Amino acid sequence: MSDPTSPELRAIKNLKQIAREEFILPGTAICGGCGGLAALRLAAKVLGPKTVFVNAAGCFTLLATFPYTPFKGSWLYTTMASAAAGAQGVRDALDVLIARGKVAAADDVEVVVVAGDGSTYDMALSATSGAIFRGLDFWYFCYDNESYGNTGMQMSSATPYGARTLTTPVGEHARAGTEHGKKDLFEIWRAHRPAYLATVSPRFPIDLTNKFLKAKQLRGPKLFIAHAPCPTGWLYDPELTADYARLAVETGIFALKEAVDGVVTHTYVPRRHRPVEEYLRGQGRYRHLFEPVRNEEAIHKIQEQVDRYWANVHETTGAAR
Ligand SMILES: Cc1ncc(C[n+]2csc(CCOP(=O)(O)OP(=O)(O)O)c2C)c(N)n1
Ligand code: SF4
Ligand SMILES: [Mg+2]
Repeated sequence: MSDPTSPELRAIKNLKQIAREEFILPGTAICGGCGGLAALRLAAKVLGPKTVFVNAAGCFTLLATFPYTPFKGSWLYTTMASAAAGAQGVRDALDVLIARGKVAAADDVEVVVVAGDGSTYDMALSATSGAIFRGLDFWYFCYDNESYGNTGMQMSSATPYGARTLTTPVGEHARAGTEHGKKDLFEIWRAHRPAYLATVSPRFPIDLTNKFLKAKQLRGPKLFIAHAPCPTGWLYDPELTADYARLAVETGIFALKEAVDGVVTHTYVPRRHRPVEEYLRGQGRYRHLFEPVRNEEAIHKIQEQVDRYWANVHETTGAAR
């Protein structure tokens, strides 16, 4: 936990206040236009160099392949289900070394899980639940590209209704592709009452930075779900990542919010949401909803879900429209 009175932890108001120094350097094996990496890069600017990233197998494992690493901090690789348990081990070891005087308290590091949605929403849910329950002082950064990306885009429980994946192809009996709805991880995590919980988007860097700055003042589990547009898996031109990241928020599909001690605040509420179609259209994973014939029912269902979510937000919080 950093000193909350430090001026470095004050909320920022403009892009120029974001640190210029990079803590994840370029030149990795990650795809160009990776939205998850853009979000992690911004997060690392707040976390700084004193970090140990604990990574569950996934796309981002390719960031640090021995003997190369783009991180100024350290890196530990774990199995998909055990990153939070790995984080517990690292945190405990640091605490013991500090207590024995073998590591100076000033040299303590932030322990940061970096994991994809397949790991986070599915395989590692149990280990993470345990770590949050124990009040582990750690960060969790889930880059949500809504599929098991590294192995060829299989459906995860973060895959949204209507998206086509390798394991949910479009067929006579599944005209929408994925027929399941996305699991509400935010609410699952919120029920654990972590110190801090937020959603972030790489296209909203001030919002993202301020959330990490706020979390840095707190001890305990600090959990983030990053919207991670994925050109390779969502089938769009890599130069459009920022556009899809913005559209996800402007259509209301991806809500920017935080929860402190369980109390939810929406940190950005567009005055008027754009139709979901603007986000869906153009992504190859949704092409079947528009071609060769328009699947009105599926598009309507997606719009309805988003409308219902925001109607509930306005009803319960009185948030301005
Ligand atoms: C228990 C287990 N099953 C399967 C795999 C193979 N595997 C490696 S990466 C990966 C995809 C992980 O998906 P996600 O967590 O969403 O991260 P992404 O690849 O999308 O970045 C899979 C299935 C594995 N490493 N461990
Ligand atoms: S497949 Fe998607 S999430 Fe994975 S590195 Fe490429 S763009 Fe990023
Ligand atoms: Mg994934």
